[in-house]
Amino acid sequence: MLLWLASLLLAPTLVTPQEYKLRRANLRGALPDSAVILFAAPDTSRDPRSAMLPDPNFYYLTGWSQPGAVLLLTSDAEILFLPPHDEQVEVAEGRRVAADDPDAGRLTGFGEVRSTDVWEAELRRLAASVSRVYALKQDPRFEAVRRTLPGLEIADAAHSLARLRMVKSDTEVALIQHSIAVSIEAHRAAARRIRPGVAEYQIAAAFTGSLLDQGCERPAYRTVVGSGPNGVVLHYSTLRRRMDRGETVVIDAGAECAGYAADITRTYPVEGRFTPRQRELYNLVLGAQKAAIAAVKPGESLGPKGAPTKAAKQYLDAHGKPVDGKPLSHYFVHGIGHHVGLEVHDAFVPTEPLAAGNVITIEPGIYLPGEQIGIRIEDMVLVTESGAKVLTADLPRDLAQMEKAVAR
Ligand SMILES: [Mn+2]
Repeated sequence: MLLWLASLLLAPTLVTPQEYKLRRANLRGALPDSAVILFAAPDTSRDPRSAMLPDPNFYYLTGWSQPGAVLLLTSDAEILFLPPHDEQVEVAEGRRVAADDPDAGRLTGFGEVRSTDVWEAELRRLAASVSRVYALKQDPRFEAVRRTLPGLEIADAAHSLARLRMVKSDTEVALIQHSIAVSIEAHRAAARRIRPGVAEYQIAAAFTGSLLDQGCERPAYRTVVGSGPNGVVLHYSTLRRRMDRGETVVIDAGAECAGYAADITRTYPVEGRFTPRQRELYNLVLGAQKAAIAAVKPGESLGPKGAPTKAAKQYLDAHGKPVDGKPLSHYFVHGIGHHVGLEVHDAFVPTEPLAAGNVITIEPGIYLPGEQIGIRIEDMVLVTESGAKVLTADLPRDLAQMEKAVAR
């Protein structure tokens, strides 16, 4: 909770306690006659290198970001368990909320708040009256749940949670839009820094400095600044190289604000002018991206057989020349996009088609190691009832504007 206070104050809106309650009600409705047990991120305050990030599923359902908490849901019960006060931890980290605090209910939004000392006993008691118990299989504490309920098969809650998280509420879209506005400003600051001789880490510094200055927590993922040959490395984050004349530079960067991620990629000419070959490839990737965005609509899929992927590949092969005897789409080596939300690669169910309220990226790219060119263009899109709305449209992506953003 305290972790995000700074950016929460600057965020355009807040998720209300009522919305968190509604999310829990939706999960309970999706898993009738069941108990669900979930864990907040463990307390890593003794590790000075730990960023102590909240667990996204737990945060989605509770808005509670203090570590060590446990959530137990059944059709007619909601219990939040909080760790007891620990003087040593609180000397270092500040005061935390515990179950025996008189205002624990008001601060957490839960009618029933208890100590984590009793979660196993409560789980055993409630599990006896339901037909199924759910937990997250990916969570290391899944084993602790198993030990608590020996002989019982524990089901995975991952898909039920992902299905809910895929559809963003209006408040979530507003929060994502805020992360995008901050990221666009930070991308502009990064682009202004581009010139021959400047190091990749200096571009990343301009991006991070801007988002911190705007009150956001951190980059939502490791910032990619790949110049020249590094542009073909998809998640390149070494950032030690100095940019040179005649190259392109890929900037894949997004801010995390009030918990929500943005994810945007732009490719610039280092000298403010693309070479003829770079122009050709840039316009092919841009054309492929526009074709893919036009193919986004409810019912479609982001998978390799979905319409957005097919549209992008068809565009590349119809308009671009083969390279080394292979069609250009051969050099588009990753997926067309992914869901974005509390995580930059947000929870999703692979078999679940796109639906209104999904927030996704569309990010085709062409990577030619032989020519030392990587070009990627990534925008964020809201799936609507009738198609798609580009949320990142305020950051230019047409060729002339990319040149203008760098040239001076
Ligand atoms: Mn992405």
